[in-house]
Amino acid sequence: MKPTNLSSSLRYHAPAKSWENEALPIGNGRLGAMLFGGTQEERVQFNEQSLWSGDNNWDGKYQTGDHGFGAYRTFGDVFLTFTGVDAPTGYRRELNLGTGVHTTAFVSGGTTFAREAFASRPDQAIVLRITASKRGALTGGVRLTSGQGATVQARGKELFFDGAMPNGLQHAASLRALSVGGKLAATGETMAFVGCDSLTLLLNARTSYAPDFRRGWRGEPPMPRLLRELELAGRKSYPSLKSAHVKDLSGLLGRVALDLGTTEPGISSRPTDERLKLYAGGQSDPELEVLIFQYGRYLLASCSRPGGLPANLQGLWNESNHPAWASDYHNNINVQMNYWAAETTNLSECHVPLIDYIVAQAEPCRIATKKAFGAKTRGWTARTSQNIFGGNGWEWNIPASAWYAQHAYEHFAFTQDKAYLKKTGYPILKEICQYWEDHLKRLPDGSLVAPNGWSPEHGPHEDGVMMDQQLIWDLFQNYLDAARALGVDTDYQTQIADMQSKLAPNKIGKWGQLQEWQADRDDPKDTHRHTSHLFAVYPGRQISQEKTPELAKAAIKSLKARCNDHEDETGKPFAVETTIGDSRRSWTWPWRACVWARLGESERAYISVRGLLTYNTLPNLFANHPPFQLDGNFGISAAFAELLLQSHTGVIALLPALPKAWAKSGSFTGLKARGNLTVDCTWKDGKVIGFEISSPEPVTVRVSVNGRVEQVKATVRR
Ligand code: FUC
Repeated sequence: MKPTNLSSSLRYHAPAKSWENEALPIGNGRLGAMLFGGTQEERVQFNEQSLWSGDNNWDGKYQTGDHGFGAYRTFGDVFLTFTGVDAPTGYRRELNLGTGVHTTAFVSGGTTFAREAFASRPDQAIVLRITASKRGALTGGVRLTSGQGATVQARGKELFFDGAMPNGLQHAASLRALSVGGKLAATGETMAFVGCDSLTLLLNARTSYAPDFRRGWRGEPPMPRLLRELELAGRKSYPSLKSAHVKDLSGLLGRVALDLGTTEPGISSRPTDERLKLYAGGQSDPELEVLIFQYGRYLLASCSRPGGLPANLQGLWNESNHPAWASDYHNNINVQMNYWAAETTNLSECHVPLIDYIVAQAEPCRIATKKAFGAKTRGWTARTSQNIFGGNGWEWNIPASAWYAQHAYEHFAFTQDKAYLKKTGYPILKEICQYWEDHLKRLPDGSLVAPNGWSPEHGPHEDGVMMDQQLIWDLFQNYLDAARALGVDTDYQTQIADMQSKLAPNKIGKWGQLQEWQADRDDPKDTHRHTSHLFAVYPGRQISQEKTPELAKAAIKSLKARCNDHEDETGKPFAVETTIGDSRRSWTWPWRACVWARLGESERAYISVRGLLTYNTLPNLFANHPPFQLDGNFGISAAFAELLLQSHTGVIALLPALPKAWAKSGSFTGLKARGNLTVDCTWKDGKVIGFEISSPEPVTVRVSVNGRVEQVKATVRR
C-alpha cells in the first residue's frame, strides 16, 4: 500500500477568494468552518449544525425566512488581520484528509508565517494556531462577528456573543486567545495582539436546540456548556489538542486505504485546482480519484457524528442566511445519498445521526401524516423537504419513510448489531410497514399499488409509480429480513410477505426499457436528472443481473437513454462529453455510477465518476449542483466502493465493475460488506491476486472472485 499522504491532501498555491469555490472545510461533526488561508487577512467562517430559523411547521409551506419552515443559517466569522505582512512569497495552503489539519504557510520579509487549523471533536473547539519563524513577529487583530446580528462583547482574552433568533433559539459563541510572548487586549468586537511569538485561538459555538419534539426542540442554554468546554480545552497544550484531534479523525478515516495506480509526478506535484482542470480535459490522475473518494469520507466524518444532526444539503458548511433549498434535508434522493458511503466505506457510526434524526422527526411526521391521510392512519411519512423542528416543507413524498427505513435496515445489515435492531431499527421498519398496510390500494385484479404517487420531480401524479412500488418492496424485504433476524412477529411476517408478493411488479416497456410508470410512456430522449425507477437496482436490491436478468437488461436500456447514451443506435461510443443538460448534476453522477456498477457496466460507471469531476466539481472539490451540494461528494465515495465490492445479493463480489482505467494494478483495505465483514483486496491486470475477508465471528461466506464463486472462511478479528 502506498503511503496515503500524497493522495490525501488538497493543495493550493493561492489563498481562497470565493467561499463556495475555493475555501476549505473542517468540521467536528457538529461545529465546522471554512478557511480561506489569506495572508494579510484570514477569514474563518463558521457553522454549527443546529442554527436554524423557523418553527414547528407541519402545513407544508416552504417559507424560508425567520418563521415557517426556516433555513439553516451562518453562525458567524472570525477575521484576522496581520500588520507587517507584505508581498508574501512561497505561498501554500493545504487540507490534509488523513489528519483534518488545514495549513497555510508563506514568507514575508524573511519571516515564515504558518497557521494550522482543525475542528476537534474530543475538545469541542475549532483550534487555530498562528506562528512565525521570528520572535515577536505577530501583530494584528482578531474580530468576531455574528451571522444573526448578536452583539459581540469582550471579556479578558475572550470575544463572545449570546443571542436569540426570532424563533427563540439561543445561540452563543466564544473565541479565546492564548499567546506566547507579546500582548493581548480585547475591546468591543476586536482583540489586538502585539508582538506575539505564537497565538492559539479556540472557538466554540452552540445553540439551545434539542432533538426533542416534546420539549419544543429546546434544551439547555448554550453559553454555560460552551464555556465549560472552552475552559477544559484551554488547559491543554496545543500539541495535545492536535494529537487528540488527529487520533480521533484518523481513527475513522484510516480504516480504508485505496490505491488505484500512480499519477505521473509531473501531474501529482501540481495544485489540486490545476489537476482538476487537467482531469476534466481527459488527463489520467488515479491519485486525484483516490482523493475525491477519501474527501467524501472526510466530509461525512466532519459533519455527521453520533449525538449530532445528519448532513444537510451542504453538509454543515453554509455562509448564507438564505442558502439554496434552505440547506435542508431533502428526502427524494439527497439526504439518502449523503449516507450511501457510510456503511460501505467503514464509517458506520457516521450513519447514526441520520437514524437519530428519523426517530426524532417521527412524532411530528405522525401528526402531519394523520392530518393529510386521515386520523386513523398508522405510521408516518414526510414531505420532500424537512427541517430540524419537525417541519415538513415542500410537497408530500409519500414513500419518503420507506426510503428512510432502508437506512434503518442497512445499518443492521452491515453491523449485525441486534441490540440496535431490536431497540431502534425494527420499530421503524414495522411502523412504516403499517403505514403501507393502510395506504396501499387494491386493484380489481388483486394487485397492490401505491396511490397518487409522483416519480420524484418528474411526470404526473398517479397510482403505482414504479419507484413507489420498488420502495415498498424494499421496505417489506428489509422488514422481513429484520424480523427473521430477531425471530419475532411471525404472523405479521406472513402478512407482509403476502403483501409484497401482490405489489404490482416492475414492467418492461415498448422500447425494452424499465418503465418509470404503470403506463408505457417513457421517452427515450428524456434525460431528466432523477433515475427514480432504477432505485430497485441501486440503492435497492430487487433487480440484479443474477436474480432478475431481464429486468436488469431493461434497466440498462433505461439508464442508457437517461444518460443520452445512444451508442447502440448511432455507433458513437458513449463518453463523458455525450452526457447533456439535466444529467449533469452533483448527485446524478454518483447515482448513475452506482447503478452502472450494480449492472456490471464498469466503463459506463467510470464515465459517471469522470463526469462528476469534469462538469460538477468546484476547485475545492465540492460537488456542484449548482450551487454546491455535498450529496455528490458523499455519493461518489459510495460509487467507488460499489465498483470495487458488492454484497447486496448475499454473495461478496470482489471487483464487480473494475474499469479499465484502474485495472492494471491496485488494492483496497477496509471496505465493508453486509454481515459485518471487512474486505481487503489486491489486483493486477484486472484479476484479483489476493484478498482477505475478516469478521468478528467465525463465519463462512460466499465470495465471487475472478468469475468463480468460492466458499471462504473469514479470518476472525474482533
Ligand atoms: C431534489 C432534486 C434537485 C435538488 C434538490 C435539492 O429535489 O431534484 O435536483 O438536488 O433536491
